[in-house]
Parts: sequence; structure tokens; C-alpha cells
Amino acid sequence: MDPRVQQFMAMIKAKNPGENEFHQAVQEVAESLIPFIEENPKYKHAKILERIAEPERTIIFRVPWLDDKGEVQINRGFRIEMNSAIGPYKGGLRLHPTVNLGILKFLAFEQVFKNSLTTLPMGGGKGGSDFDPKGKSDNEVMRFCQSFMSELFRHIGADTDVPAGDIGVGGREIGFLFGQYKRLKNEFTGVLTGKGIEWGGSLIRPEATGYGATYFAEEMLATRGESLKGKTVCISGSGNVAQFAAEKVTELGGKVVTASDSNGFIYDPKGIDSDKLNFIMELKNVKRGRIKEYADKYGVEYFEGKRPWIIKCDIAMPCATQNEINEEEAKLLVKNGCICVSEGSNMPSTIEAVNVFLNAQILYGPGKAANAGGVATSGLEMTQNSMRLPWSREEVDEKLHTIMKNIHKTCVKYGKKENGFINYVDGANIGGFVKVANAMIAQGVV
Ligand code: NDP
Ligand code: 2IT
Repeated sequence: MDPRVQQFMAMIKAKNPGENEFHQAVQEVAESLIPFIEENPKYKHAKILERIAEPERTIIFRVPWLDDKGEVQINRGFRIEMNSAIGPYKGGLRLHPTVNLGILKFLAFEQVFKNSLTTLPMGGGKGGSDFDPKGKSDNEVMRFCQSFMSELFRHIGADTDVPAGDIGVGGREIGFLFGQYKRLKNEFTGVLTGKGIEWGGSLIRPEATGYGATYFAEEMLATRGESLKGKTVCISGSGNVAQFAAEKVTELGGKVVTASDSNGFIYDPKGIDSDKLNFIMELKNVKRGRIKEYADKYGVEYFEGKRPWIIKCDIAMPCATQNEINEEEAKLLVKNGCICVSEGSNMPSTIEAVNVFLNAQILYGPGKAANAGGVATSGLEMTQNSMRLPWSREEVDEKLHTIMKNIHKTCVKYGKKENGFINYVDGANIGGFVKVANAMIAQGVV
């Protein structure tokens, strides 16, 4: 490791002990930025890297709620307000039993760069709770969301901090959260994105992350004269991002052969067509069942406790969670002929896996660039809320597509190496950094 990165990381680790995912996210960015900052000393003198790695504000709170048996349950709620240099804090809420401070800090940190890349005026934030929605009734989820918002509401606002969905938070949860916010503040504002279409939501927001990651893959492939047509694609996850990545890949002529959840994955060599995808959507969004049921219904193979990366593919789209591709799996993907990785999830590849992709010089689109379509469309929802005018499906999709193309251009601008190889990691980190860093300098030492 570059000794300057090592020294910086020693400081980060001492200040944020035990927050492994946060260390990982900061290290990946520091490896791109430290050489860039050496060449641009104004950022060094203003200590931008040190400041950007320290949240502006961290809120941690108790979330008590009553379960269906009348028993008191206690969860922990968080909101990390990471950076507001270019706009209100913006980023999702995650409900998952693994949620802790380090995971939310990594997500908030990534969000700062991602939101800057979208070209829209949004700062970075992230929040959530260790609440596990699995096996909970709708009423329990509602009572949890109401309790969570009963504290969060005093810290957020349409011009202050605008949360949205992430793992475990979709339309149902955003509805409960919005209802409680409105009740407490007596205000109907765009304080959350991912809202229902009848009450201030944007068309295409549910589709946006998966569509965007697919558009980003198309842009990367085009640099090598390739496209999705006829390609075999492995997707992980079967939630919001995975579903709409699968939809768009199929529409553009690719064949999606895997889907997964935290128990295992299914392999459908004939491809998950639109009927089968509808089955997954109903299974996951309505019945809230397990992906194994797909294998039972369609008579395909199910791999218990395994991840899809052992299946031969041209393109991999991780769309489940962080650190879901390790070094060995990355090597196997490359060995099996994978030419492109477009990350729908946040930080799905370990640092070692990223290095495998970069050394093999395949097309590797890191999450902060490839999955930015979700938050970008949240930004478009904010715009529509401010104007009090909704856009059509076509208008929003076109804007999303243009934004993904522009993010790709930014990555090429900052990530193209002398031999022509595009290092999208450097491209996204430096491209996302510059605007935020300049804004921080302009606003003084705050
Ligand atoms: P969902 O809750 O809709 O789906 C999550 C999927 O990932 C489920 O299939 C889930 O399986 C699986 N999963 C979650 N945790 C794990 C785990 N620890 N191990 C294995 N599988 C797991 O979430 P989203 O689709 O919204 O989010 C997926 C990823 O995309 C996350 O990394 C998120 O941060 C990222 N992202 C989401 C955006 C959005 O707009 N929603 C925007 C940008 C990025 P199971 O049902 O078993 O838990
Ligand atoms: O990781 C992400 O970018 C999201 N979960 C979406 C955030 C948002 O505010 O739409």
C-alpha cells in the first residue's frame, strides 16, 4: 500500500475503531484521491480528505415499539448526516439486523461521491436501524416506522435531509414513514423520496437503480464495441434493484440466469423471462417468500448457501449487499470469461476482488457510479415536488438515461489511463470528489 494511504488509514482506524466497512470504503477512495490531491495541493491545505471522512453529524436514537403480542421491542435508529456542501443530505434508510454505525457510515460516505456524480444538488447521508422486517406483520412494520419517525422527524426536512429506501425499505415503509412525518409536522413536503405515485412519488423511481446500473453496463460495453445483446448475465439479490436490473437487461437482449436471496441462489439456464420475473416480483414484494420457491416452481437448480458467481457469465451484476464478491469469486468470474461487472449494490466487491477486476482490465463499474440512478431519480422526485408538477414516465426515464451517460463520461474523464484502460474506480472517486471539495473550500472551514 502507498505509505501516504497507510498513514491516512491509520488515523481513520484509530478514530473509528471496529468500523470495518467504513475503513474499507475510505481506503478505496483514499487510494484514488491521495495521488490526485498531491497534484492539487489546494485540497491538501484545506484538509478536504480528512474533513470529508468525518460526518457532519451522527444521530443515534432509541426506537421502542409494541409487537403483535403486546411485548415491548427496542431497536436502535441512526441517521448519518455526512456532507451538505452541495445540497441537503440525501440517502436511503436500511432496515436489516446487521445494521450498525460502521455500515451506515460506509454507506453515507459512498453516498457523498455518488450524489455528486449525478450532477444534481444533493449532499450525502444514510440511516436505518437493526430492525429485521423478515417475519413481521404489516402492523408491526407500521408501528416500528412510526416510532422511528417520531425521533427522526426533528432532524430531517425537504431542504435539510431527505431520506429514501434501501435494503428492507420500499414503498410500504416509505408510506408509513411519510404518514407519521406529515402527522407530526402538519406539512406535506418532499421530505422523503420513493413515495407512492398518488402522493408525490416519481414515475420510474422504483425501476431507477436497476435500470441505471444496466444503462451504465451498456455505456461501459460500448467503449469496447460490445452491447448486452446476446450476453449471459448473473444477477445476485431478488429485491428492488435486482428485479429491475433483470427487467432492463432482458429488454436489451441479455439473458439473466441467476437470482438470489440471503439463503441461496437459483440458476435458470434458459433465462428469467418476463413471466418468471413477474413470479419473482409477486414472491418477493407481496408474499415476501424465499427465492427457493422459484426453483420449485420452474424445476431449476437451487444452490443453498451459495452465491451466483460460480456460474459462467459474460456480465455480473451484484444487486444484494456489501462484500458479496470476494477475491476467489472475482478470480473465478474472470477465469470464466466475465468481461463486465456493473454494481447495483453498494460496495459488493471486497478490496481484493476490485484489484482482481482492475488487474484483469475488465470493465468494472463501482457502485457509486453504476447504481447512482436510484438517487438521481430521487433527485428528480425532489425537483417535481418543488415544482408541484409530475413528469411522464418517458421524461423521467430519458433524464435518468442521460444522467447515467454523463456519469460514465465523468468516469472516463478522470479514470482513463495512458494505455487507454478506463479505471472507473479512480474515475468515480475523483469525479465525485472535485465538486464537493471545491464547494467545501468555497464555504470556508465549516
Ligand atoms: P431489497 O431489500 O429490496 O433487496 C435486497 C436483496 O438482497 C434481497 O434479495 C436480500 O435477500 C438480499 N440481501 C440483503 N442482505 C443480504 C445479505 N447480507 N446476504 C445476502 N443477500 C442479502 O434492497 P435493494 O434491492 O433496495 O438493495 C440492494 C442493494 O442495492 C443494497 O446494497 C443497496 O444499498 C443498494 N442500492 C439500493 C438502491 C435503491 O434505490 N433501493 C440505490 C442504490 C443502491 P433477503 O430477502 O434474504 O434478505
Ligand atoms: O444507496 C442509494 O443510493 C440508495 N439507497 C438510494 C438513496 C436515495 O436517496 O434515493
